[in-house]
Amino acid sequence: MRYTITAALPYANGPVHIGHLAGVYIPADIYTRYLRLKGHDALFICGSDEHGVPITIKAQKEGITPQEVVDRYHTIIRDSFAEFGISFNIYSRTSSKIHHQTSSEFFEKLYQDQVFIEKESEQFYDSKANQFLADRYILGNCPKCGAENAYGDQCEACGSSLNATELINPRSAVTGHTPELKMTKHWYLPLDKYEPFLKQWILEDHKEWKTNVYGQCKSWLDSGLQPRAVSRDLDWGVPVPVDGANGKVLYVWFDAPIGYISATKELTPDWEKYWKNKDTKLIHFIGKDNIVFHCIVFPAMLKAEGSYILPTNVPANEFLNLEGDKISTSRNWAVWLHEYLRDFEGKQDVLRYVLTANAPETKDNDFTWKDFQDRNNNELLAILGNFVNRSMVLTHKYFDGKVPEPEPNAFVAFDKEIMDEFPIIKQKIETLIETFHFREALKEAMNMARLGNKYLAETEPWKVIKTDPDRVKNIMYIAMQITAGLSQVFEPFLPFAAAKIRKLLNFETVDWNLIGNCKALPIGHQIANPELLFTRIEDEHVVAQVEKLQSTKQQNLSNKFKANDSKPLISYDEFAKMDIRVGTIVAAEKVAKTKKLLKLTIDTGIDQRTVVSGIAEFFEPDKIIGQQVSILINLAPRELKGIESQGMILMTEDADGTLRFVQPTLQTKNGCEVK
Ligand code: B3M
Ligand code: ZN
Repeated sequence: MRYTITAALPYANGPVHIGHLAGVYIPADIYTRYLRLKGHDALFICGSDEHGVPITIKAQKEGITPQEVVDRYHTIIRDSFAEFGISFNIYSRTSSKIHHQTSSEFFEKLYQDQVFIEKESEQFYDSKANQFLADRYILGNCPKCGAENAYGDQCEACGSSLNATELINPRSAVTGHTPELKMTKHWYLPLDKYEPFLKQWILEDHKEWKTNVYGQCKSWLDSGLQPRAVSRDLDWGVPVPVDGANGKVLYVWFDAPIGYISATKELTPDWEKYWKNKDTKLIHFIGKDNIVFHCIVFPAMLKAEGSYILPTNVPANEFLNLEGDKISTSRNWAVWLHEYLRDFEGKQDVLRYVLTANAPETKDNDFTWKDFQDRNNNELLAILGNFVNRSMVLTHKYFDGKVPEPEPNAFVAFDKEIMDEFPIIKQKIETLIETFHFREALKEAMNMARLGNKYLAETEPWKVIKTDPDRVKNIMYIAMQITAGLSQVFEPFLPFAAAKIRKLLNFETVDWNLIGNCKALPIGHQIANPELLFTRIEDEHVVAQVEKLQSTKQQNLSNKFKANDSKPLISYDEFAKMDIRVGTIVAAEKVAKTKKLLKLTIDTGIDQRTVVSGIAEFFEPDKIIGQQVSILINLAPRELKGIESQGMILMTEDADGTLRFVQPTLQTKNGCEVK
C-alpha cells in the first residue's frame, strides 16, 4: 500500500513547542514509522509555512525583513523536529522556488478553467500605515462567539473562520486605528458550488472520520458555505499570476497546502504517484484549528483542479494545555522544544512518551511537569527500562550474554500462556494505530513490557538457578525474545530507546513481524553489555521548570498591569478624619475554618487591640510578630467570624494580587500618626 502522510506546515514565525509535537508531529511520526515497519511505501511530508500575515507581523515587530524571519525560524524548527526523531522524508519550505512555481501553476489552472469569481469589494484599509489589513492585521470581536482579539480570517477562541468585514469593532493591528473601507479586486473560490460534493464526500462517505473532525465539518456544511477570497493585498507571498494583479499575492491558506505537493515534487520525480494515483492514501495530520482548511477548502481546490486525489482521512487533534493554562506564544506559556533539548539532553523519548500518553486525541489535555516526572520514573524506567535491564543482566550472569538454548519440550503452560499474549497485543496495537488511537496503542506496547516483568517475577530465575539451571535456560530464552519484540514495538513511539535496545541486543533488524515471534533472536546470539535505557528525573529538574513557568506568569501579570483610574476628589478635611497610626503586631494566629483570615493583636501605642485581616495567604502568623504596620484605628468595629475587628491594617496590592504591609522604613514609636 502507498501512503502520503502530511503534517501541518508550521508558520516560520517562532520556534515550535510541545503543543505542536503532541497535536500533530508525534502522532504523524508514529503512524508513518509504523507503516514503514509494516513494509508500506509511506512518504512523510512537511515544511515551513513561510507566507502570510503571521510572518510579516513578526518582521514588523522585530524590525527585520520577512525573509530574515523565515530563515531564522525555519532552521530552528527543522532542527528541533530532526532532534526529536520526526522522520520526515522531506522538510521543505514554502519560500522555495519550486513551491512558488507549483502554487502559481495551480492558481493559473483554476483561473483558466474559470473556477474563480473575480470581484471588487470593500476591504479594510489603514490609511496611517498605508496598507490593506488582511487577516491578522485586523482585530476585533468575533461575530460568532464575541471573543476579543479575533483575527480577520479566524477566531482562535471558537475556531470559526471569518471574513474581516464581519468583525465587530474592527481595529488595525498595525496602528490600533479604526480602519476605513477601500475598494480592491480579489479572486474568490466559490465554495458554495462545492457544497453538494463536500456534503456527499464527507458526511456520507467519511462517517468513519474522528468525531471532532466530522462534527466540525458537519456544522460548517450545515450553515452553508460562502465564496472565499484566495488573494490578498500584501507584498509578501506568491504573486497572483494574472495580469493586473500587481501588489497582490495568493492567500497563505491557498498556497500553504499546495506546499505538501511542492515538497513531494522536490523530493522525487516520481511525485505524481503520491498525489494522483487513486490507490494512494492521503492522510493529513493537523490541529483542530486547521480542520476547515484541510477538510473543506483544500479538497475543494483539489477537486476543482481535477487531477489530484483527496484525503482518505484527516485525524485532527484537540489542543494540549500546559499546567492548566492554554499554551500561548505571545504569553510565552509554552515548553519550547529547543529549550527542552537543552535542559533534558538525550531525553527526547521521554517527552515523546509523555506527549503520546497524554495526547489530546479526543479532548483538550494537560501537560504537567509532575506527570512528566512520574511517567519517566514509574513507567519508562520502572517498567520498560527495568525489564530490559533485568533480562540482559541475568542473561550475562547465567549464560555469558548468549541467548541460551531452551529444551523444546520443557516449556511449561505459563510460558506458553505468556507467549500467546504477545500476538494478541500486537494485533490490538495494529488496529489502534490504524484507527489513530495512539495513546491506547502506546499503553498496549507498555503492557508488553509489563508482561515481561510479570513473567520474570513469577518464574523467579534467580531462585530457580540454584535448583534447576536447565529451567532457567527456557526462562531466559523467552525473556530475550520478549526483549527483541520490545525493540520493535517501541520503534514507532520511542525510536531512540528502540534503537538502543537493538544496539544492546547486538541485533539491528527492524521488522514489525518480530513482535511476539519466539524465535527472533537465534540461539547462541551474543548480546552486548547492559546499559540503562532511562535515568531518574529528580525533583530539582522539574521544580526548575515549574519555577520558570511561575516567573513567566508573574511577568505576564505585571506586563498586563494597568493602574486603576483615580477616584473622585475629596477635601483635606475628609482625609483628616482618618486616624492612621504606626502599630506593632504582638500576636497573630489563623482564624479557624477560614483560608484568608488572620487574627492580629496590635500594639497601637494607645492600646492593644484585635484586628481581623484577610492576609493569611500571604503571611505565616509566627513570621510577622514584631513587624510594624499602619493601622486605621477609628474605623467602626465590625464582627468577622465571631471576632470583633477593631480597625484596619493598610496594605498595598501588587499587580498579581500579592498583599504587603505599608510600613515605616525605620523603627517608629507605636502610636505615631501616618499623615
Ligand atoms: N501554518 C497554520 C498553523 O500553523 C498553518 C498550517 C498550514 S498547513 C498547510 O496552525
Ligand atoms: Zn469566536
